[in-house]
Amino acid sequence: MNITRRSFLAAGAAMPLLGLTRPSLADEGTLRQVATDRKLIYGTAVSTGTLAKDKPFAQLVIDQANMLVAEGETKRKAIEPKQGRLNFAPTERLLAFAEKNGQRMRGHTLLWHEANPDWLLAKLEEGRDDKLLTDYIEKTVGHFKGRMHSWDVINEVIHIDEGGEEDLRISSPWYKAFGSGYIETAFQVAHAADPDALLFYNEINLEADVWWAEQRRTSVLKLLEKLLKKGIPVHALGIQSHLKAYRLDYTDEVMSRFLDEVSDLGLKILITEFDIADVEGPADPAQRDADIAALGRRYLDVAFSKPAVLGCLTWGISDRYSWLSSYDSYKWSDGSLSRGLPFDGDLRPKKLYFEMLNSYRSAS
Ligand code: 9MR
Repeated sequence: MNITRRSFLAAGAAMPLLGLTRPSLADEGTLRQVATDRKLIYGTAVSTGTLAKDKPFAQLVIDQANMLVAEGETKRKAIEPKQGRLNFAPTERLLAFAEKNGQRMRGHTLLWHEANPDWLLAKLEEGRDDKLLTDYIEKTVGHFKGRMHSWDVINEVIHIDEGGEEDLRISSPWYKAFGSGYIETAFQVAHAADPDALLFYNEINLEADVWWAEQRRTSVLKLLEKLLKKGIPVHALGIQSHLKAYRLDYTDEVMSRFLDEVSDLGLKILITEFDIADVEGPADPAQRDADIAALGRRYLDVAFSKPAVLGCLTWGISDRYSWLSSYDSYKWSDGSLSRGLPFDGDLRPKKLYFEMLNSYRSAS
């Protein structure tokens, strides 16, 4: 779907029924065009299931995104449900879709404390077996060598409440089996398997202006510094950016400083899982859309003012398929859809979409 004046007007015509105001028509274009023109990434998380069964949605993804990432199909639970029997088929299907449509793809995620198959958790509990870590990374990154733009090598490794060394998530099955060394090994093995892939440390809850997020940012910086000093091939930080419009404060200064600190280390930055939870907001969806759009604009304006920032991926593109609507802490109890993504449940662009376009247009 191209957001032409006519299709947008058609979409907008239905909006007053829902009490929604129509965003300005001044900013037309697609995120894909606007981002690509500026050599920036705009991408989205998707799953092959929804792309296959929902053609209008698939067309939206083709029109809007220049990069894709699997929301679940490249996690270990999906790739290695049975030990040693690696199933790359779902990721291959997505990669075929992306390649056909001229889109790049990123791999998410090689290591995480979640989304692991039960057999692996049992083996990790038995103790240290380096092959459980290295074989998978070698084979998976090796299989997709040259075809992935980047890999999230590690994901969500900081947890300040657990009292561990360097604020590491010591409850992680990886930490329990290997200690903190698993992080270094993972990057080294991934780099050897595909020297051209950009290797990411991807982290959650780094964005808010609250004390605990500040402590997390500090711990992330220390970890990155340590890895770089040791010559570990970490190339970029993924800042997930699951924002919460009515629960947490965001200040431009805090985010700006953090982005500078990361880029001063010589690293690239990507907003990897952008969306904005609207729970606890006003009942009027138009008001929530306006608040979300304003916050999204501010947030991305700061990000895109930094040369180290490569772009942004949203965690889904339409409210039709958003984890926010099913996750206990973020869903509405009356079953209405969360409105945290650029397109609504009917695939109509919301104010956030137009403000994202504006942010991309303002990129330095
Ligand atoms: O959105 C994803 C959801 O569909 C999966 O069930 C879940 C577990 O695999 O992961 C969700 O994605 C998470 C991502 O992988 C890492 N950052 C937080 C995302 C939202 O929970």
